[in-house]
Amino acid sequence: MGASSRSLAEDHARYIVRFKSSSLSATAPTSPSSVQFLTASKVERVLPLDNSVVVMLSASERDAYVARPDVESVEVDAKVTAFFAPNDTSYSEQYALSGPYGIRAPLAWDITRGSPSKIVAVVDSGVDFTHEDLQESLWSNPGEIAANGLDDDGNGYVDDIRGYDFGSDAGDSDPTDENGHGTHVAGIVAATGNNALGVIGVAWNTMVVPVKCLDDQGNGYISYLVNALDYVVALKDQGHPIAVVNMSLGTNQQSDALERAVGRVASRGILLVTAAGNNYGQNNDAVPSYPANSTSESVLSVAATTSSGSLAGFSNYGPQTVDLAAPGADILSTVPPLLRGASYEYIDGTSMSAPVVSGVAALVAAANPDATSTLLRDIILSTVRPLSTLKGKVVSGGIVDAYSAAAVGLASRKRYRVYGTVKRRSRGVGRVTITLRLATGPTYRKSVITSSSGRYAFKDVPAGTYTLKATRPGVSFASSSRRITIGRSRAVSFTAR
Ligand SMILES: [Ca+2]
Ligand SMILES: [Ca+2]
Ligand SMILES: [Ca+2]
Repeated sequence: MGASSRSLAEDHARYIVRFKSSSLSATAPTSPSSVQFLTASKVERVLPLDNSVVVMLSASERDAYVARPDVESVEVDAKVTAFFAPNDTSYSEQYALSGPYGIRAPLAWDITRGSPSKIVAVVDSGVDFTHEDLQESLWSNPGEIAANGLDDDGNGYVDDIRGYDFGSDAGDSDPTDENGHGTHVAGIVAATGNNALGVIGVAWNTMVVPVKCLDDQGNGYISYLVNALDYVVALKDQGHPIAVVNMSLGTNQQSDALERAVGRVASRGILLVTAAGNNYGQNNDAVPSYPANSTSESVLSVAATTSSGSLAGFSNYGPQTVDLAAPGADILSTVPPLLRGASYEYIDGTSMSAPVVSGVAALVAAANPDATSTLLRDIILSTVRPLSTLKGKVVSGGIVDAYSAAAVGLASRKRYRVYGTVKRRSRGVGRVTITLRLATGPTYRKSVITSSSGRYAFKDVPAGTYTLKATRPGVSFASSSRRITIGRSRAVSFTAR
């Protein structure tokens, strides 16, 4: 806008105002007008679990809120956008599942195809409920009666029979996709398999709950996302078995409100899978993207690879902050035919690579129903398939491997400790890297570095036959590599020469 368009009044912007007292918790999440003490400013929405409201404020009004004794903090409610990348010429198959640089999904499906008692929450633009290839995969709320204006199951949301829509300031119980992004993401996770139609999702027996926070343009606000994540918390607290939240979206704006919402989801034992972003080669270590760069241990950040196994040109990376990669270029999945003119479309983006990982997480959760989010994360990262193209680009240096993750997930129903000491015949051996690798079958590799006293430990090691190796440049060991079978916890020690 030019200078001539500057309005008489000050420009207003969206802010998240957090209060010190718990005075907001008594208000219904769906009735912002019930917050009486903010009459000077229109309350756009309420974030009840965060004790926060969203209000439109001028700079001077913002300062007045900051100065209020009952206000904890005021932060910008920045825009959150879907991580689309422009579509490109498409290939005629789902290389992501079975191609040379795919995730070995058919082998994984011999172990598990996911489970209807494991739910993936797709926090996105909603879903097309009429799509022919998603019919078997959409969660419905057994405790809720449709369209009677009542919150029958008492979870705080009226008529939420199939998710909820936070993608506008009003909010309602209809998370129908008006953009197409969420439907594409949902199909990557769980499009129905073996039905002679369209495509197959990575975990095609799992269930998807759409939680809408992006509008018809694929845009929302941090506050929409916070509401969406808190809806996931409400479902989980009511006993719905949500294992994974997929977030193929983000913003460059750091937000404490978003970080706290991520923390609430994580505290429920749910894994959060996020897209690293599509800023064409941006290093997230230097320029963070949120929620991908969340400090929570329960958040995985995913870059995108192509059908030839290279890092996609549009994909962000981050040797410290992006955990792994997954196929994300030219991904064929479901879209709403009334919006897009076809039922299936090829789309590019880290938005497409994140749900590949979410699908794999759902497979692992089905293979080991007792797995915590910590174990899911550990298994996914320990079983990546290393690619030279990803070395120094993502923390794990590889792409997600559905087969290895599902196989190790199954084995992880029984887990053991492998621990020991590196003994020193000479002084000053220093820290030694101990690497544990499955000797046969699935890819599995973990490393730890010994403590200053020479000790190491791996916990949660699934049953199997492993190679255990000690390495340190310039140091030789009496026996640096051991083949061990783990069916109980055991100590293995090394001796440096
Ligand atoms: Ca309800
Ligand atoms: Ca109802
Ligand atoms: Ca299908």
